[in-house]
This record gives sequence, structure tokens and C-alpha cells, in this order.
Amino acid sequence: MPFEVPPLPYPYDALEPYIDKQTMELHHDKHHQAYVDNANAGLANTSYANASVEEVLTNLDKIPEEVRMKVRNNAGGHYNHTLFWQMMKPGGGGEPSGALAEAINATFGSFAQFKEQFKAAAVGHFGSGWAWLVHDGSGLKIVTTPNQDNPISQGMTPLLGVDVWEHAYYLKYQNRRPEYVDNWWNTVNWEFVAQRFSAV
Ligand code: MN3
Repeated sequence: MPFEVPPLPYPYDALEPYIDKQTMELHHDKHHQAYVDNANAGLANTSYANASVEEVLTNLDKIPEEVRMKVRNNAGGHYNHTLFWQMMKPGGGGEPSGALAEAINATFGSFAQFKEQFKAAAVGHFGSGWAWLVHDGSGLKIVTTPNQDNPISQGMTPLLGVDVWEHAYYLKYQNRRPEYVDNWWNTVNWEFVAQRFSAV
């Protein structure tokens, strides 16, 4: 089964005023669709044509070399955005609770310190890419990935991620990536992040 763009789990304007409707329309309908189309084209005549996106991204070394970079970038883009839409929700933000909150406090000192370190990673990442809260098998960690790489390809489980490609914020925030990240916190779906954490 070729990949498909999943429907956005809320209306395009639901993350206003933090993320604007036009950005969401372009980001979901155009950018995500292009990753899906290109991933499908790259995988079409390989033994991974019917594999899950997770299977593809954890076996990139087995993808034929002539399409490997195309698949890495575009299957990565599909997976990253599929997660990203779910990592946000209208009326999101606030703080995590339960085991996730305890793990964040134990690892980073406090939720405020976690946010500060995560923002520094997101703002400091040069060029296009993502900042992530991951579980690396032993505990929580903040990492960044270039382009559309996903931490799953390095054996880590992505729990929360923010897209810092300019297409994610430029219409509303122009070059002000720090302001975008500050506002993006108000969209985070902590229940979804906690679910992923509990499944590690
Ligand atoms: Mn994007």
C-alpha cells in the first residue's frame, strides 16, 4: 500500500493564533503531499513498496542505493509530519502530567528547564530540520535532526518534535524562529506525547 497523507485531525485554522490557517493548508496539503508522492515513487519498484514507514526508516541501508536518499528524505518527511499533526491540538499546551512529567523533571531538572533546552536546540539548529524529545532506550534526551531525518533511524523513539523548516513558520513569523517556537508550545498535545512515552 502506497503511503497516503492522513487527514489533519482538526480544522486548518484550529491552531490559530499560534499557527495560521494558510501555513497549515500549505504545510499539510502541499508539503506533506509532496513527501508522500516522492516516497511512493522512490519505493515503487523495491521490496519495501508495501512496508510501513517505520520499517522503511529503520532499514534505510537496505533500500536500493539509487533511491535511498530520495526515500530517506521523503519517507522521513511523511513520518515526521504524520507525527507532527498529532503532536499538536487546538487548546493544547500547558504541562505534561504523570510519569512523563516525572521523567522530564528527573532528566532536565524541571519543566521550565526542559522547555529552555528544547527551545535552544530548535532555535540553534542550523538550516532545515527538527528538534525532538526522544527516548533513546535508556532515558529522555533532546536531539535535532537535519532535513527530514527522524530519530527512529538512529534507534530512538521520537516523543515530541517541532518542525523548524522555514515552511513551518515563515508566512506568519518570517525569520523569527524563536517566536514561532515560543508560540508553538501552546499547541502541544501532551496526552499524545505521554501515550508515546508509555509505549516505549
Ligand atoms: Mn514541514
